[in-house]
Amino acid sequence: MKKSKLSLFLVPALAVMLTACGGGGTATEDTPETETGGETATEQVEQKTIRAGIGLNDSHPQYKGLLKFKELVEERTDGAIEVQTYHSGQLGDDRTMTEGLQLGSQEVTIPSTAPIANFVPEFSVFDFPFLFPSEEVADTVLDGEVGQKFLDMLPDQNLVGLAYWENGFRDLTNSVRPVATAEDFKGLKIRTMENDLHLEAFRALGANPTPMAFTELFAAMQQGTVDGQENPYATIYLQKYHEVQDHVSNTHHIYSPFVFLMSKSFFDGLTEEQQEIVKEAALEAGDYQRELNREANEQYLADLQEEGMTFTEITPEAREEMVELVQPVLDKYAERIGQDIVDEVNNAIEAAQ
Ligand code: TK8
Repeated sequence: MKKSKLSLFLVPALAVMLTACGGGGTATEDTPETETGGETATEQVEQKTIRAGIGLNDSHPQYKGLLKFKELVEERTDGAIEVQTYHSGQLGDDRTMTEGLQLGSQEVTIPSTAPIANFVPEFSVFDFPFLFPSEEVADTVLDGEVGQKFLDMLPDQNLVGLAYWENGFRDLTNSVRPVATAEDFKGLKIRTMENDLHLEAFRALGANPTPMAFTELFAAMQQGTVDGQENPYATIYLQKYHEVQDHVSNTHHIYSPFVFLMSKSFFDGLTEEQQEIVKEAALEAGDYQRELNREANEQYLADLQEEGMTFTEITPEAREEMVELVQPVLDKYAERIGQDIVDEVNNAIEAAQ
């Protein structure tokens, strides 16, 4: 009988849970006694552990960014904070891992903004199709006042947003037909992230969307449960989607930010100095991750074609037609999220160009 996928990844998750009970969070140990003017003082250094999990695999720039975060934090705290890193959904999917931060079973995860909208609905604005015109404008807006305004909404959910990293511009793949215009979306069973706006936007384009956790996506495409998906080239190539997909189009329909999330309970338990260290490390590792993500993007597209995928260029006219088709969905969500904050984002984008 086929071993169920569930049991395959339950083991590491259980191991982490056991660590959590045993050592995740904090433990105290005496440091060697130190002489201070004839007196000796035993300084208690609380040993803390950050269990950081992501969904992408260990070849993706997101994991390389996480390793950079680990290096910076362990170095700058002289090992007082240890960072354990888990990739490929070993601790679960984005939603489960974010809940893990709220419940204390892990301390860090770095999801796209789309699943975060299930915790803070306002985050859906970052998944408005065709919102950001470029990575540079996205950086300016996300790293500025407006981006901070959204991060300030997270503590009510026992979450702290330390930095924005980059998932990137999302592009469509499928195994039915080349997609050059909105017409070609008709009837395609497209997997979307678990976000209502994504679902409604793909319906407006004529597709037949299914929300699904990232951890189930490869098997769903392999078994034909879905015809296609949408993600940046780096994810498409490094997760080996070319093994189960035939066509890729540069729809560039959404620029997805990642948010470096930390459990608020854990963050509040850090010393002020340690809070500064983890914040700085998340920002510096984020700059490094964005750079890695952009460096090879065009190369990943060439690699996908090398692996036999057909590439279809979306013309400005075809993209314009897609923008028009999804506009009613954006109007509906602007009303739901609040027109003011949507206007603030759009004005910040305008000013950043
Ligand atoms: C990885 C996901 C992925 C996202 C998706 O955990 O779900 O398609 O783009 O990067 O967050």
